[in-house]
Amino acid sequence: MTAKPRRLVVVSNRVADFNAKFQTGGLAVALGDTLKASHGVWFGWSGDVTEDAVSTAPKVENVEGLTVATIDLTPEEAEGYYYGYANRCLWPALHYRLDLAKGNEAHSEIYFNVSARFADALMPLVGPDDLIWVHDYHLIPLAEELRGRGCTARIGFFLHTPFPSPEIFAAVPGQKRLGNALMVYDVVGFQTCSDRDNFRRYVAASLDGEQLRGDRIAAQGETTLASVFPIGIDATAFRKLAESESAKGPLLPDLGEDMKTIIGVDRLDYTKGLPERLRAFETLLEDFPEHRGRVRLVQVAPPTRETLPVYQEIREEVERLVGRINGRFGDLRWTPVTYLHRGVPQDILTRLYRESAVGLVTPLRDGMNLVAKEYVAAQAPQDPGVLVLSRFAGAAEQLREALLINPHDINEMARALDRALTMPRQERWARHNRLWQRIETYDLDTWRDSFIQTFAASDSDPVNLFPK
Ligand code: ADQ
Repeated sequence: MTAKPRRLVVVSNRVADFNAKFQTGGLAVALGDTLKASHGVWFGWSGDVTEDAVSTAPKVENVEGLTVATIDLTPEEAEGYYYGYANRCLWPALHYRLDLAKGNEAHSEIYFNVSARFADALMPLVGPDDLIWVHDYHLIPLAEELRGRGCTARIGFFLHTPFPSPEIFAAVPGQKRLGNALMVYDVVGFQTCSDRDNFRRYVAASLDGEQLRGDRIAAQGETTLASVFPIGIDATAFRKLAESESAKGPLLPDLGEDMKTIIGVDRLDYTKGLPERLRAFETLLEDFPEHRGRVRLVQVAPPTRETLPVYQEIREEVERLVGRINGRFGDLRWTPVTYLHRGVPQDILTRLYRESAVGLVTPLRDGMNLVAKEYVAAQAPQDPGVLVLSRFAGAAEQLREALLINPHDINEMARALDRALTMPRQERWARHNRLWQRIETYDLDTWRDSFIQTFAASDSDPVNLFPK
C-alpha cells in the first residue's frame, strides 16, 4: 500500500501577491509556483490593517489550484508585531546588529499574541496528515500555539536569515521564549552549517540542551531535528530565460566595447552592505585609474520597510554616495553609477545580469542571497562574468569559486573588483563551471524536496546537501 500523499501548508508573514508583475521577496520568488502545482495552502497576513481585524474571519481564495488564506492585523498588531519586534528587534539581531535591535516588552507580547491569532485562524484549515511548513523569524511561536490547540500534524520551521552566534542571540530580549518555541518544531531548518551550529551551541548554553544522534537535539523536554537546507533557485529556468532574453540584444546603452558593467541587485536594506559597496567602487576608480571611463556600476535597489527611520537613513546614505561618485568621476559621456530605486521585472533582471562582467554581492550578513546564484545562472557559459561575494552571505558556504571578500574591508573589495574586471577568460570559465554545477545541483527543487522528505519521515536523517 502506498502512503497517502501529504498536503503542504505554508505559513509565512506575507503571502505572495499573485497579481504583482514581479516579486522582490526571496520567499515569494521561491515558493509560489511550487505551491500552485501541489494544490497546497498558503496562509499569512493580508498586508491590510483594519480596526476590527480580530473579529473578522480569514479571507480564503483559490489561485490556480492553490488555497490562499489571509487575515488582517489591527494597527496595534502591525506596529508591535511586524514593525516592532520582528523588524526593529529580531531582523537586526539575527544579522548581528544588536546596536540597532530595539527590544520592547509590549511589542514582544504582541508578537507572541499574533502567533496565537495565526494559530486560531489556521486550525480549521489543517488536518492531521498535513505538513505545516512555517517560514522565518516573524512566526517562531506558531508551533507552540498550534500544539496548544491540539494540532497533531507535523510542523517544520525554516529560518531564511542567519542564526547568529549564541552570544548575540542570548542578548535578544525574549530570547529564551523564542529558543523554547523553536524546540517545539519537528524540524528546524537553517541555510548553512554555521547557522545550525550556532543554534546547537545556543541550545546547549542557554537552554541546558544536549546533542543526540546526528542532527537531533533535546532541551526542555522537547526533541527536534536541527538541519541544513541551503535554499536554491530554479537554475535551469533562469539560465533559459537569460539565454532567450540576451538574444534580444543589449539593454544598457552602448558605450563602446571597452565598457564593462558591474551589477548589484538588492532590497535597500542596511544588511546588504550598499554603502560599503559604493565606497569600494569609488576606491577602485581612485586606486586603479585605468578603469575610469571603462566601467560602470548598475545598482538596482527597490525600497523596503520604508516607514522605519533606519531604512530612510540607509537610503539617504546610498543616494549621497551615488551623487558623490558621479560628481567626482563622471564626465559628459560616462556616468559611473546608475542607480534605480525600484524593482524590475525578472526578464530585465536576467538581461542585466548577463550583460554584466561582474556580479557584486556584498552583504554584511545574509541568510543565503539568491542574487548571487541568479547572477551565475544568467551568465553565458563560454564567456561568463565573475561573481564577487561576501564571506558573510550564506551562499559563500557553497559558492567557494567566487572571489570571496570581507565587505568591511573596502580596499580588499576594490582589489577584488580589479581582479574580476581583468580576469582571463580561461579562469572565468573554470570558476563559472564549478559554480554553475553546484547551483544546478542544489537548486530550488532540491531545497524543497529535501526539507519535505526530512520533515515527512520522522526518524530519518536529512539529505546531505554539501559539496565535498
Ligand atoms: P532577501 O533578503 O529578500 O531574502 P535575496 O536572497 O537576495 O534576499 O532574494 C531577493 C530576491 O528578490 C531575488 O530573487 C532577486 O532577484 C529579487 N530582487 C531583488 N531586488 C530586485 C529588484 N530590484 N527587482 C526585482 N527583483 C529583485 C531573504 C533572506 C536571504 C535569503 C532569501 C531566501 O534575507 O538571505 O536568501 O530570503 O531564503
